[in-house]
Amino acid sequence: MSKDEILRLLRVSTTGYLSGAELAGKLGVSRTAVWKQIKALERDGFRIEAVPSKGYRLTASPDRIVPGEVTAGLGTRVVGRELVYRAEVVSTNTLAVELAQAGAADGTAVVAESQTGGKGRLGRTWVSPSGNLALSVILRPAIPTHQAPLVTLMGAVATALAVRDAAGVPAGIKWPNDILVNGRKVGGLLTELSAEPDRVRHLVLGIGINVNMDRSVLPSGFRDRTTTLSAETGGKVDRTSLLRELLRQLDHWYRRLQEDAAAVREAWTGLNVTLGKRVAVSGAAGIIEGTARAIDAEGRLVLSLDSGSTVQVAAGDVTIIKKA
Ligand code: BT5
Repeated sequence: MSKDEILRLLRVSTTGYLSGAELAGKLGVSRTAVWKQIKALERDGFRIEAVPSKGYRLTASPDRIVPGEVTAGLGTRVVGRELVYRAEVVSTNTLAVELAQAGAADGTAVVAESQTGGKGRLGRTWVSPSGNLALSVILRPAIPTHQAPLVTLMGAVATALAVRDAAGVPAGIKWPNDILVNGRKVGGLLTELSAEPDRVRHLVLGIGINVNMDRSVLPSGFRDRTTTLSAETGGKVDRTSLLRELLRQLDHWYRRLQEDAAAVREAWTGLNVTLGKRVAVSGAAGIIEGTARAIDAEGRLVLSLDSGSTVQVAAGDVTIIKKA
């Protein structure tokens, strides 16, 4: 019996109350064992009221992700079947890469309350205090290496849909890896690939979402371009529900990617805020300005230039200049 199971039972109880005898019966343990776990939960910061003749009732929870609540009845086929939870890590991506190299299963998810060295692309930093979501998923897709960038598109689709569903805000995708709400960045994706010339060995798909963080912890340099789900909704967003929805969306879109990659591109196109806009893309080749037209079969951004020619860009940072 784990504390997580007691929590789950208390949360789903229709009256709010469950007696020690009921809990003991459902879990197949003694009432004393239940009482000990209730005390342990209180030490973890949960507030549990005990009313004679009614039983126990959960009255307050710390803002913390409870792994057992995330996985109970999740129903995914691959993503999140294994969940590794840490209060604090340097980077969930770094831990996931280590686990992948040690043979962790397809779909293993790594989640942490906070990261001390969260990573963005190109050696950049991802600010990741507690109250947000930091998730990395180990994937072993049956796709050729040249299609690996589609995994980031797939992850962005799943993230935008999960954010829409769990927080009710109009999340969109800016190519290649930003999740925006009302023009500000609420999340980012970082995919790390281990591949042979013709085959993906494994990928780690990292997703960071600003949920309940106080924006004032961000450096002023990018604070104004950033938002959080709580700032957008005006209230706290339940991270457990968001994480469950995200794992479900990832499970669905990961399967779609391997069955029919075009379906992922189609969904991406429906959620993106880049296409049809005049953009500047800064990357290895300097800054290219043009109109974003499409995403090709390998996830590259297709730009039409003022000269009339067309270029495909595989990586870079996009600034949206205006509607074309
Ligand atoms: C990203 O990089 O947007 C990828 C972020 C991926 C984070 C996840 S969290 C779980 C997993 N574990 C990790 O260690 N990483 C992944 P990029 O496009 O390079 O954007 C980085 C830039 O975004 C920074 O240089 C800042 O300007 C800005 N930034 C940093 N922290 C931010 C935050 N919390 N919210 C919005 N913008 C942020």
